[in-house]
Amino acid sequence: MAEPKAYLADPALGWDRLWHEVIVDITIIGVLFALLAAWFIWKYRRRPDRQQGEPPKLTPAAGVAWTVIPVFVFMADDFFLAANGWQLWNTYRDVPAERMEVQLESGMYSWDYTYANGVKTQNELRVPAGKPVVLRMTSRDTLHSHFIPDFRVKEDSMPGRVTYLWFHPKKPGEHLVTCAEYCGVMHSYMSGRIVVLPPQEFEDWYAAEAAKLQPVPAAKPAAKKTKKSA
Ligand SMILES: [Cu+2]
Repeated sequence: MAEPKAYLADPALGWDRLWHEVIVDITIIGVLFALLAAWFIWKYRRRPDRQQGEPPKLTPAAGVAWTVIPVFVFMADDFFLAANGWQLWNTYRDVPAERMEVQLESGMYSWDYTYANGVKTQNELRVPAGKPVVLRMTSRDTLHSHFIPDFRVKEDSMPGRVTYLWFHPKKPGEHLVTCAEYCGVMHSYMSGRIVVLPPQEFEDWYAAEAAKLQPVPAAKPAAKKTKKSA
């Protein structure tokens, strides 16, 4: 079996690699066309003594070849990028087995997260460093899109459907979350953050929040104060 490629295991690395390819490709193509254009401008510059041009006569076969071959040459990079993007996307749709699952309900205008143990947070998702996180998303009103630019992931949340998104936070830090689907007048204020904590710190917070959810035990009847029944 082939060695799994690191950029296929991490969406952020994969998208960055593809984006880098795009930049390199358009730079090469841009420079090439600029040089070609400059050369044509010089070669076919206006010559007062010899105004009448002499266009070369092409056979139909040569005309087709001159059209088709350059098109494929210049589209080779598009095919390459499309194939790689397709592969990366398909790989990304498979969620890593070792992961933390969090439910997300979006609404105008907040991100409401619910952890497996019932803990709920709003507009702030705390996660442990070093573990992939999967969001199972839905919406209670209209379309929103949960976008985490730092992790290069974005996915719509929709009423009546469950969509998903995953990312792999590697080290502690904070990352912006923003809504990327116009959802109403307060859309631009619909932001939140991902707080990546050291694993132990996360576990402590997670357990402490869960403890708050436990129903407070009913006060025991104060045995000593009750009168003795004779
Ligand atoms: Cu929104």
